Amino acid sequence: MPATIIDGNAIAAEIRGEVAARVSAHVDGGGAVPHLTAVLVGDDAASATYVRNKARACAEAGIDARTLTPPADISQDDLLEIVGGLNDDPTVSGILVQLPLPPHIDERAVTEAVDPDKDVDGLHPVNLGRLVQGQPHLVPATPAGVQQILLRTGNDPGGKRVVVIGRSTLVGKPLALLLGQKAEGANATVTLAHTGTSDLGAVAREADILVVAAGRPNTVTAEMVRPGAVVIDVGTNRVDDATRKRGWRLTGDVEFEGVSQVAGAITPVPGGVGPMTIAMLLVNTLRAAGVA
Ligand code: L34
Repeated sequence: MPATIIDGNAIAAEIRGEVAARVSAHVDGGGAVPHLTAVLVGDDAASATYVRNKARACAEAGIDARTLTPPADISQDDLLEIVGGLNDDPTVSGILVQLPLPPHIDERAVTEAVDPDKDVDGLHPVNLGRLVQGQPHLVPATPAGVQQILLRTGNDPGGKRVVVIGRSTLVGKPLALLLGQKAEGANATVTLAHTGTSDLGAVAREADILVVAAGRPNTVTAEMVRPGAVVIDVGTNRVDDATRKRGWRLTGDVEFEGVSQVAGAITPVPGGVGPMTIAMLLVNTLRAAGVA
């Protein structure tokens, strides 16, 4: 039986609606309008799309948003100065520096410069450390989005075997920590697989829930999936496609056609995890603003 296709757009819309209701109650009660400043360095087309979608989602939820767009050749010092100014600005509740940054900039230095209490990406070592300690505050948006997809589709990870493929700081590592925590909505037995894993297929087939965040198309094919497993595809790869007017299409890390014949449920790309990342950014912005 073919897999249920999980509608990430619908789940994300539901969460954005919840955020909007909380913002309006907060503002009606005399609270300040939460504010997100996004920093988009240079002119990477995919990053520009994602940041535009983030700003629009904020506006629709009643969160004040603006995007700063320094040029690709900005110096590291100048970028750190921008971040410092945002840290010091009491009207800014959340700060997001879209990744990747140009190669001459040290991403770690920039990530560490953001005030942890305004770090709506959850990537500052203090926030990652809180997650390690089992006291999460601001959790990276994509892992938080994956957790919400599971919970809101009746696939509570508690007691299940979760295999995460990919060990990035943005997704794989924090997701493994998040789902492995001793907490409601977590409590999974987590395996973190990666490019060094031998017999990845055998490891993946152990999964009740298989999360693929490898950053490479076709990392997971049908024979790597246990029949009935839940497959969450975090990949957002732009691949050439001459049949499309713009010359490319978006594809995930999972070979969708084959895997959707085996899995019990699967997220599509687009329309799966991507919109959830944006919804959870809004949740984090509320939290940073002290609304939640
Ligand atoms: N700092 N950098 C920082 N924070 C993040 O959370 C991100 N990420 C990843 C890349 N760099 C980052 C994102 O924002 C990936 N990502 C992201 C966000 C949104 C979407 C995809 C990736 C998204 O909206 N995807 C849509 C399709 C959009 C399109 O048409 O291209 C989808 O339906 O999947």
